[in-house]
Amino acid sequence: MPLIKFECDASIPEREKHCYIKKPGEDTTQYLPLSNIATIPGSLSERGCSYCGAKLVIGGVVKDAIQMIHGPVGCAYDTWHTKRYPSDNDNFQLKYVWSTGLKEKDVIFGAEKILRKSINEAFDEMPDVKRMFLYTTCTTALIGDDPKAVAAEVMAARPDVDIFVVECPGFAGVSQSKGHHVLNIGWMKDKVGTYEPKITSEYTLNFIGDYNIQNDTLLLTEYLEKMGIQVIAHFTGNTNYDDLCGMHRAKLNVVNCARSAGYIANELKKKYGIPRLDIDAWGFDYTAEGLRKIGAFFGLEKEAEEIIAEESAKWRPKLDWYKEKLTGKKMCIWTGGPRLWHWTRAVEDDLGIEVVAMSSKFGHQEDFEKVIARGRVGTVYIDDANELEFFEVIDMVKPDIIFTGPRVGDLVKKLHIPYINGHAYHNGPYMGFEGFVNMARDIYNATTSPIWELAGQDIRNLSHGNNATEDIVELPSAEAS
Ligand code: CFM
Repeated sequence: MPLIKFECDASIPEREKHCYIKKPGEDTTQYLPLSNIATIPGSLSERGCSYCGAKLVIGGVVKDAIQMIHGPVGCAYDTWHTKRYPSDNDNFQLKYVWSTGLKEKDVIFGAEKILRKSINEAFDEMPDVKRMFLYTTCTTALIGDDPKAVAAEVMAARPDVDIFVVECPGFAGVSQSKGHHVLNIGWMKDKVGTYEPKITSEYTLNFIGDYNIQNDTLLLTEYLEKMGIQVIAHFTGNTNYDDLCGMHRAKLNVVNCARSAGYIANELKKKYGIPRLDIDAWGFDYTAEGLRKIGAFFGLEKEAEEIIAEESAKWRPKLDWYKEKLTGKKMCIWTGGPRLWHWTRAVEDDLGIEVVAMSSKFGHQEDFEKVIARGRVGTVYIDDANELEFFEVIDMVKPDIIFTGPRVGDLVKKLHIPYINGHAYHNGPYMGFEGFVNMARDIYNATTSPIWELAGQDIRNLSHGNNATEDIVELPSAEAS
């Protein structure tokens, strides 16, 4: 079990157990990096807080609810507009942000009054909107406000509104992963079973763990509807609040992001006996495999094959064109957790790309089991990487392209290495057949763009004539600067 001792971690040697290279013949029974534990003090973590995992990742996607954040204004602003999950109702959920905007006086004297006022104000301002997610934050959890009591009071006074309270302050867990868990379990406990959906097909499912990043959901729903399947609820891409309350009526739960939403699938199985089927929704091979599994469950094998044949005929030639150009490129995936195991084999098999380093912000042991089982020998696997480790890994693996978030991405750009937003995409959707061609196109465009070479040139002595390029002075080393 070769662990990596990064030079930058000399003062935090505990990091060694989080950083691992798979060696030939080794499997996940021999070693897994430590994961899902508190960040070591001194490590510049990229993790988010638990409240963010509930609000930004899952609850905030719901398209017809007010998202009331009970806390200082920053908690609302910083979890608004940072992710692109559109909706087919003119993006209501992306347009607005709601906060109780706490001040020092509220912290001292209690903020339930201001919460009650803010909830009523929000419903008064938007009389057509009758649903609300209400979140606690660190501040309001610490001062001991009782948002459930306030929500119950408002609901009693306004019988046509419904409020779901998420009590998951930022400090509730070691990362955003805790927020996923709290929201899943809370929704199951408080809301599932409170609404009866209209059933229009004998084949019904919930699609769990997809958040409509750049319209992923619309693409997936199109495939399923063509097969004659009714999606009762999509947890939570492009979804209505009430549809999510009717999840108990589906015959199958299809799970894509098992990390953020496996919990609710398990609870639905326990309470309502709905089976859980895990699939991968990115990549040609995986999408086809997923559709075949769903088809096999409902006896819709022929319908699944028809879609696979139709979509492959349409998109395979484009994918193959990119595969020829991208084969042998080296890629890093530095995102939350699941995208590592969803993508590593997909880009390898469908595009000929080698994934040389992967870092997970908050994956648990089961995520590392999956990613190391699917990943290559010699690849670097890191839990909760810090910024300095990212730079050291780049020197080790020399990637052609890095999939990560804007924070690390901006640092990477300064090294003149192409980066693609692995969370919110560049030009998605990326799921399904069409989506994977989009992903391939973005990789191709990023890796062949002349910008990286131009960015390494010093133009201070550039004259303004037409032969300006003759005056370009090369910097000694772009990477060292
Ligand atoms: Fe699931 Fe996600 Fe992911 Fe995730 Fe995330 Fe995300 Fe992610 Mo960013 S729910 S765990 S908490 S697939 S926001 S849409 S991309 S880190 S790997």
